[in-house]
Amino acid sequence: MVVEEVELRRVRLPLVRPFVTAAGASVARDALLVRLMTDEGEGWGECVAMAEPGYTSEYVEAAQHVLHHHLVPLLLASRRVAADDVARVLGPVQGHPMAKAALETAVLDAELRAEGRSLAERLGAVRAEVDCGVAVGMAPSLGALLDEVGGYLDQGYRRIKLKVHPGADLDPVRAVRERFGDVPLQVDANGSYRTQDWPLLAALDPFDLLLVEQPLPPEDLLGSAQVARRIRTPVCLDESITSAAAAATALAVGACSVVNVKPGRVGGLLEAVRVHAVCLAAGVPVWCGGMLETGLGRAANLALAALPGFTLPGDLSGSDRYFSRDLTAPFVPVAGRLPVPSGPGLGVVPDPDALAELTTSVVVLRP
Ligand code: OSB
Ligand code: MG
Repeated sequence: MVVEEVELRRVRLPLVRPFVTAAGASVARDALLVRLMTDEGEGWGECVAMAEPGYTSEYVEAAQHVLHHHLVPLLLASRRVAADDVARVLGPVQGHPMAKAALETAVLDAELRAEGRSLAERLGAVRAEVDCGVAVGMAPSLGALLDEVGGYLDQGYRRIKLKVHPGADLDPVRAVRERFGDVPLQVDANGSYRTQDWPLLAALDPFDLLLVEQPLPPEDLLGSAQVARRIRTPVCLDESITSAAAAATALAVGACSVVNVKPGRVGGLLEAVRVHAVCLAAGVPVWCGGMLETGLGRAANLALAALPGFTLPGDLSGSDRYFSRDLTAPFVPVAGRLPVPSGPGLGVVPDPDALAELTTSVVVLRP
């Protein structure tokens, strides 16, 4: 198809409660949307970069800049483009996987909508609905944490994830276990431990966690392997897994036994499918991570999470866990599951009234 116009649109969605991690607190989702107009129709993608460079080095202002001045010009210069070509066309730009992923998603959406085919089918989905997990930010007190977790369990969420860091780990895990028994529970450290901190993680062994996510900094695969050998809880990697090649390396050195897959972190949905393939071949379970996406990004994540190797519940929650008003029709879990969108492309579009209300800026680029 021929890309005729690219719109970069910023939207700001207040969060229903602040999302607090070791890297900082978010009170709103400042998201960047990509809308393509092509000779065969439109396509949408969401860039999942956060406002601050606290998760990885990407952040939304930098993503907007690299899209505007580097990535979109490469795409527009290529004239005819298919989704399978986007990663190669954008190859001259190093890094910026979240910005690249948004552009590839928009091309995929446009292409699939023109074909009348769903993203789930294109990626190889084998399920029509997926289990919902929920990621709980750090709370101001243990009481507040237990109230929040209890609310999610009442709503039917099938797995709880707690954010932890050194010194704020054992107490919240023990409190949740004592109050709620053997609910499926895991923790995410966002790289806040060091190899020598392994006894703090070993102290969580008695609590039968499903996994500990990204205990060490992203580049420390050998440290992660050492920790994995010393603790009983399975180690899962998030920030470290930047590509299918990185996943293969992490598995080869024993750095993890579970993998979190996020399309934005690996440069797009098509690379995410290749990460899934590496893990499936190695018998390593994967699950779909989240980046507090709007309904657009959530639709793409649901399609991915329907692939066969996604055997653990993802950070895929209902719209109301994040926003009082989503950009798309709200995603509403039923009995702790969300349906995989089955319409053409992403299967959802932003609601024009929500866009009008939530947009903070628009830039339109043409060849
Ligand atoms: O580390 O998984 C993470 C949100 C933003 C950035 C990084 C992470 C997260 C989450 C939230 O944990 C998951 C969600 O979208 O519900
Ligand atoms: Mg994580």
